[in-house]
Amino acid sequence: MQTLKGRLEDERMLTGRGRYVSDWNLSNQAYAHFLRSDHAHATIVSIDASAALAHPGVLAVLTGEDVERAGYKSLPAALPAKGRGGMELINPGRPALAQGRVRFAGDAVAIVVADSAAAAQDAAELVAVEYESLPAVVSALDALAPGAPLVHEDVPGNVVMDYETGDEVATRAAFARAAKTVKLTVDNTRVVGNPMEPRACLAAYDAAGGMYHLYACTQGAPTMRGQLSAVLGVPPEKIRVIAEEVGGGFGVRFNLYPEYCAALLAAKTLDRPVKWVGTRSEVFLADEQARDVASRSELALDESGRIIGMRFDLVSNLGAYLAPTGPFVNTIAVVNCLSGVYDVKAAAYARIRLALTNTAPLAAYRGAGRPVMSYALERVVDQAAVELKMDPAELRRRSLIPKNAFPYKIASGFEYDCGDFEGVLDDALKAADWQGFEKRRAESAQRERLRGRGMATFIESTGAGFAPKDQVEVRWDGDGGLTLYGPTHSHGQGHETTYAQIVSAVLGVPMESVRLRTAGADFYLVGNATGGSRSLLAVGSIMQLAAHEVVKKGLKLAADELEAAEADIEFRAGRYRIKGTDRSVTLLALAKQFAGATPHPLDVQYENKFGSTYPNGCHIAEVEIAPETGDAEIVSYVACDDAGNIINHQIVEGQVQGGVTQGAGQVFGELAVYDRESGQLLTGSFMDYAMPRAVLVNGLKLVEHPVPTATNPLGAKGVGEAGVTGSMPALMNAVMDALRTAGVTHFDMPASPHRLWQAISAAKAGDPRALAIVDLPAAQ
Ligand code: MCN
Repeated sequence: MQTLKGRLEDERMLTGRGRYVSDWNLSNQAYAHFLRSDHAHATIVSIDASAALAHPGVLAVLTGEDVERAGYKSLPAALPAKGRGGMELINPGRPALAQGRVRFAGDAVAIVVADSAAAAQDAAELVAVEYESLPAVVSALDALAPGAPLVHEDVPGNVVMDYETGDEVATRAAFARAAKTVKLTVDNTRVVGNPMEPRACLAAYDAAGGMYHLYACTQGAPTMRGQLSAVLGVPPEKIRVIAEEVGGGFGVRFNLYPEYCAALLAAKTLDRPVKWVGTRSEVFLADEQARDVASRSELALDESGRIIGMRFDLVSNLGAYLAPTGPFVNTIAVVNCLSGVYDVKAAAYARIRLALTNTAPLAAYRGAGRPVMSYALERVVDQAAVELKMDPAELRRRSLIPKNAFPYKIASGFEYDCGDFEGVLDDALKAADWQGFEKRRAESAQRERLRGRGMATFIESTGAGFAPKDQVEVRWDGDGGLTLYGPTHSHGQGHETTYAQIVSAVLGVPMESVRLRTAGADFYLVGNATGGSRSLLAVGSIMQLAAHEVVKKGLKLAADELEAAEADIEFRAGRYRIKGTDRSVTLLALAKQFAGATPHPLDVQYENKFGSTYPNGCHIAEVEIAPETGDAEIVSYVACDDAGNIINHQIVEGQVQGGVTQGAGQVFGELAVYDRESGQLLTGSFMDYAMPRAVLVNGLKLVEHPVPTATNPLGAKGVGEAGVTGSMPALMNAVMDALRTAGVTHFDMPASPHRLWQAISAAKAGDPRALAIVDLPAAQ
């Protein structure tokens, strides 16, 4: 397989030739600005737009009433599962613009459209909204408390879903016979996704064809088109979602947002394209946020320290409305690896309550549920090692699912197809020089640093997709090159390069002649967005199959050209040859003969669906903390991952490194804070919100331990989220290991210098759990 020094997309992006959403312009376009609620929770008494409408250049001010009048439906949100006692998800609905009530600070109340962006912004300040303030609730634990303000009247107790999975009876039995039980409550904090490109869109409506065109930041046009279809009430074929470069997704560009619907309504109303370019402040206020799950984990262990059962109680904060993927990400995507890499058979059980609060809605964010599970599980496994005074690696080793036990069904019903967890552990221990730690710790102590070591042995489920199938197309261009069309948008993952590698390996054409397009006005494909680290294993696999179809089609043309029977011709390295002769023709030459023909005889449309894979890994981190200042540093990090067969090692390295750093960002600084009284977001800019820097993760060592899967033709497992799923528990376990030497027994993220210093000081003063979350309220 051909490999390049860099990626095919690098030059375009590094030389400023990438076309992001704000780079698109349509003739006669108008500009939008959103007026947002400055209340966390309030009734809208009245909206007076007359002064705004009189402002020079203003074309329209639309509110929730206009959305209702247009017949736009709520943003969709569903969960393909029932909860306890058959409970159905309660979706209180989310209109494109607030109707009658605002439910979080930042909720869009009106769209103001004008000849210029400045006029729209100025006029927005003239819209007079009278609010009647209501009490707000911002934390899920508060939202569950009796008498808490209701975010939606039709959601009793603010709980939209009370979900459970696993075998409660078998789990109870395991706990009853356990020699030792261990319990730990942890807080997986709330973060803001913060892609490089703030949200933006350009909306247009073509009245003649009844077509809606939306240029937007998206992780996949087909997904967004489907969600738009649900809101607009028109078939997906009437909608085109267009994007070239998208400046990062991380999960928070997966879903349709209300602003895009409002912009489309404005474009249709005015019969003019409408452009909106959001600000970083709007990213903080109104992008989907992530994590925010409090969990209590319990382990049951036998006399030898083997884990024989586990149970979890989780409370997730889903914000003020359900984002389309919010319920899924916080239930099924959490429990699809419920018992991790451990052999507890049926003895695992989880209960998850999904709560609404007056905060920005929550949805997928790199890892989408799996880092919640790995964090809840791997933290309590380390706690067990502490309480049993066992080496954490040895404790894990005793409980790993053995290599010969696959396929292995877990209590939540999912089935791991393959793996070598012990081999992964061994490789990681070796790379991290596990045995040499005490020496390094002593050396750190000489420099008055607290050194800690932490590990996580984790597994993820990647590849789930909501769409029933993925479609791809291979189309030959006039210049002899070919363009691949696929549903997954690449926004940092390097699909342009890896898909080209796969196809060029089959067709024997240069990689540079293979282009990729994923969202355009001129094509329409069905399929899944980029998410759940499924692009390579699903769409990459179908690209490979499509390329084989091209070879098959080419065989007929070659037979004509060479005047030979198809059975006598072989295809190798881009060339059809009559077996045993030197008479041949290249695929490229055949393709060029038909250059410009539409359809080209070698064009192929192909579809299929490949499902879940189970990448896994062992990550080991070492950190140093300066007790006088609370400054923490990651001094080494080993990521040993099983991603199955790898197509592009450089990209995989980058993906793991990015994921590890993203997890480190949450562990060491990132935190979205809402004021408990006012419900206002206190961390609304990079001045208050600590984004990680590139230097945060030092001494990164990546180790591959591939166990190819048979569930897709590439033998590949997803890798885009592995870094974050492993790094959060590994790093916090390392922080805890260091803190224990200073007497701190419990501590929750973020491990910022101030909090670390506070925790160490409090422990000295006799309070070893001062900065840890309190326990969860009992489930009814
Ligand atoms: N790859 C490979 N061999 C494998 C697995 C993957 O060569 N065995 C390559 C793939 O071909 C692809 C890349 O690694 O080029 C990631 O592939 P995959 O694991 O299939 O994940 P996706 O492409 O579906 O990416 C999604 C995943 C998710 S869900 C988030 S969120 C995320 C992420 O990837 N967001 C990102 N990585 C990101 N990276 C950047 N720069 N920006 C984001 O927004």
